[in-house]
Amino acid sequence: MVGQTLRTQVCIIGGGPAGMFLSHVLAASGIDSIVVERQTKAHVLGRIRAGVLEHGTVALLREYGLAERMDREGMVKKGTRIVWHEKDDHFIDTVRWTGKPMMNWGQTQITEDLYAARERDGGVVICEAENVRLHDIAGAPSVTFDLAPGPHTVSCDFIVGCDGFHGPSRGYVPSDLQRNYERVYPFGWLGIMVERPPLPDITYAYHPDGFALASRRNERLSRYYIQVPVTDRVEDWSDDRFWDALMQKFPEPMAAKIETGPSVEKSIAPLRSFVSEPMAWGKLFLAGDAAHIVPPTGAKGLNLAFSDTFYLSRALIAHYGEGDDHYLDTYSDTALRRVWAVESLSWRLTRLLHAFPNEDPFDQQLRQAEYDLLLRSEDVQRALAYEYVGLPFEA
Ligand code: RFL
Ligand code: PHB
Repeated sequence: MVGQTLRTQVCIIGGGPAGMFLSHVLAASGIDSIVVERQTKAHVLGRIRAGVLEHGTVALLREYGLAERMDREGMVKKGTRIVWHEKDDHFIDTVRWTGKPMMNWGQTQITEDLYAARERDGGVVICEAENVRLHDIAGAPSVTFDLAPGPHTVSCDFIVGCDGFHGPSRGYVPSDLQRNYERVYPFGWLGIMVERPPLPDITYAYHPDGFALASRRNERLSRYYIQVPVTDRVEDWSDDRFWDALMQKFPEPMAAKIETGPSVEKSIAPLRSFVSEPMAWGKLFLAGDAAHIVPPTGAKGLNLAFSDTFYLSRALIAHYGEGDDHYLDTYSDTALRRVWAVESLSWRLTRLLHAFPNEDPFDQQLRQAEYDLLLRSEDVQRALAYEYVGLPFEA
């Protein structure tokens, strides 16, 4: 294996959901890829993240034969509830306003199914690759990495960076062409998983002391989050402290229905909005968190990773199948239109539902006014449901 050189059509950096889904979809069209992942498979599959799938993401999983377990064990949902301190609830009713349901199903399970599908189909996924580097992106691209006992090279037609926010790929877009837009929030989400039945609806709670969220993975597994200062550490939060803080954010009758128990996972995620443009340069394309991050309010990050990979797989299939590069040439612009629309929704929902440390009474009045209008106006309700269920893919 020392000094081994491999050849493929598309070298995908990062074996998260974006990279694995792209590899799976390309294989279905006879396009060869190699996935290069820094972590062990067990590490990748041990991450607990997203849980809410847009209608379009569910359709993609079904179309590519990845939905059997989701359709058996996932929970179809008609929308998401908002509860608000001393105000009425609102249900973002995606079925009523758009005719489309959403799905509660974990990113962890999707990624497990993707690894199983690539193994079954003989896909090449190289884990524990260290020191991944990209070369000659404008000419004859290749990727090098270290994997015991020596260095490896993958030569390819295209490189796709699906290596998440901290991965190296984005750094290869020339800095004079790259524009980064960022907003960092002064709080994070402390999340726990608990083996107890969930509340009937996914529920966002606004309270002047902060945001909380009740979600779920299946009939027996619940996921809860609370807003915490970005400086807090997991060790600061015993289970008892977490439950006390959570309960205080929900109206009493709802809090009484939350079944508490020992956490089986507990972690803090910082909140960030980030977009890097362009999403393509030379033979390098970026997809998913490698190019953009949304705060989790709205549950859009994984769904954006899927829409990027849909646009990019369509482009690569047209390139190899018909010699047509129209979609490759327009990938960055097409993907970014959807990314910015979703950044906007995620930012608006984050602003609406969180308590910001430095806000003044004017900010608070604006927030109340925005929520009051949502309660009163069916037009506003329909607009929110349209964005929340997932924007349609462009032709
Ligand atoms: P990932 O999942 O970060 O995968 C990137 C992969 O690249 C690998 N990598 C490298 N590989 C090779 N060489 C290197 N040098 C590398 N550096 C990194 C990493 O090991 C990893 O395996 O990115 P991807 O595939 O773009 O997927 C994006 C999603 O993971 C992310 O957007 C979502 O999890 C965001 N998110 C949610 N999205 C939703 O759509 N719905 C939700 O309900 C939702 N909830 C969430 C979330 C994210 C959260 N956190 C923890 C940030 C809830 C939370 C709490
Ligand atoms: C989750 O179930 O993990 C979840 C649900 C809704 C969000 C974010 C995360 O907005």
